[in-house]
Amino acid sequence: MKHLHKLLTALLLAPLPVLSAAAASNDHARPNIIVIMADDLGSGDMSCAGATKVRTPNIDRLAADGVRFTQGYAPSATCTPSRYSLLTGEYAWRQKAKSNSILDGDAPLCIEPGRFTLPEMLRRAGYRTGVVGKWHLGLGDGETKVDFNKEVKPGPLEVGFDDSYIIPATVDRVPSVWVKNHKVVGLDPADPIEVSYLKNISDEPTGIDHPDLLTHYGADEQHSCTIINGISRIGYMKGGKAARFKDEELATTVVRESVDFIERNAGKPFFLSVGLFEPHVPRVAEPPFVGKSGTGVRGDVIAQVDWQVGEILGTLDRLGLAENTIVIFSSDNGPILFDGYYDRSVEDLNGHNPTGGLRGWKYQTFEGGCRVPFIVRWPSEIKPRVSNQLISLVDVIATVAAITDQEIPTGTSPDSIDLSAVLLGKTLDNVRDHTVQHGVAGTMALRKGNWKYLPATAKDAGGGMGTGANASDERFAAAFIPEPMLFDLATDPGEKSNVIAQHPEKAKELAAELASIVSNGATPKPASSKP
Ligand code: NG6
Ligand code: CA
Repeated sequence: MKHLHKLLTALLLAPLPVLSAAAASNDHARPNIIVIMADDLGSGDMSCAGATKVRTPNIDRLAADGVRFTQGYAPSATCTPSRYSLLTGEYAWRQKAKSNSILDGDAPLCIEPGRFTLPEMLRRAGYRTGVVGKWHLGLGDGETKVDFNKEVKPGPLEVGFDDSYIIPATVDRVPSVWVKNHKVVGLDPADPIEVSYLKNISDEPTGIDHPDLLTHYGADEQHSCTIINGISRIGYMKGGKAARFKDEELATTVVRESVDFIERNAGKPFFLSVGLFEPHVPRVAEPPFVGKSGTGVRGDVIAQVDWQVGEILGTLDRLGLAENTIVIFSSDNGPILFDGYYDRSVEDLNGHNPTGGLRGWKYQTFEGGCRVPFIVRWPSEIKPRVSNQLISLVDVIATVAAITDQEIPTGTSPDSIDLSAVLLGKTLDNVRDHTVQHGVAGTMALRKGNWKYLPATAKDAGGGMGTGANASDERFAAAFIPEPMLFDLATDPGEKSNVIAQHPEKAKELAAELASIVSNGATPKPASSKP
């Protein structure tokens, strides 16, 4: 009794660390959610997936404490459509509009403002929502060209985010600036920004006329427009000199802004979407990573990806938030080595295999273009394991809706399947039995079970590679499927032998199923999936 009394007194007199951020966020129906999306990271680019030449200790730790999906997919083999699918729960190829291809840095927003999106759903559920890093979903309404000197909108804030600190497109595309909420960061009004993808509106040197000014490496024609920070880009930019980012500070900025968002919102449920810039081109490692990987600059920036993941995980640990935070780590499309800059990524590879032996690369509907890292950690609810369940980034919205008990309005997020039961270990069944893959030149494919069907690409198919890309480009050509193909991934994971002649009925069945998924406007839902 005496002891109990003493204990009670001690508890009452104790300061109140118990009412910390961790206690406030112990509501398991409203876990914090962080999606970390690498850019062009391959499923073979992580040591937890068997890579021996690159090391990713922080990602490995995430995987060891969560579910690592070996059959995780990006809905498209390029950035804009994949990210569109993540936020909306709809395959981007359903839209004839721009979400279907790689956007320029001055392209309008490809998600209609006010539309039901992952951040919008969570905002309505009382979450504070933020986005940091790569955006690449367009800015502005498209009626007038977006003016980077004024309020830059609509953008992330109009599709569900409360806070936004982003770079408009890719780091190889102008404008090379950060945008915080509606404003370009550090812009001097006396030096206004002008951007064009059509003609050279700048009096600044380009990679073509001044290769001597390039500080890192040369580039192909598409990437040889205005030189910014010693690197030539896609597109022309004038002005905004004080606002231009430094390539060697991108990762540090992503970490700083992500940590700041988490710290500011530690006491309430939050959703943070982090778009890392690596290992997309132009690859520039920050000083601590330069030359450290032994696999060239691409390996160095993969180490930088891993460092950023580690800093975010460390912040969750420090604030006592790790237990009740869902962390999803993935990539917007498969890997690629040469992608416009002569950065020696091919020469310095040192035996590393970014796709882990899959066929093809980014842009393509072969597995190498669409299979991506896919790890989900939620220590308080998810038992660590490796799963072979098919899962796609398009499933995040339905899965998160189920976890947070939110309704998806009928007719929205038509391709998203709720995989929460798989995550929570309630079923190990095959909840999603197929996934549609999509690449440049309008290429599509259907994976069903272990069968993979790729219809032939229309001969005159074009598009999807972005302004300035050369139609005879080898990366574009490699995406074309000259004749229909069928692979049995169970025996042939590398898609080496086309067995369509041996299994014509199977090919027919999959062709019909793909056609019906396209024409029905939605993915058929398994009985166990809610929306
Ligand atoms: C392409 C660029 C490529 C990259 C890509 C976008 C070529 C010839 N050029 O147009 O360098 O910027 O767009 O990548 O391929 S993504 O990951 O954002 O989709
Ligand atoms: Ca990408």
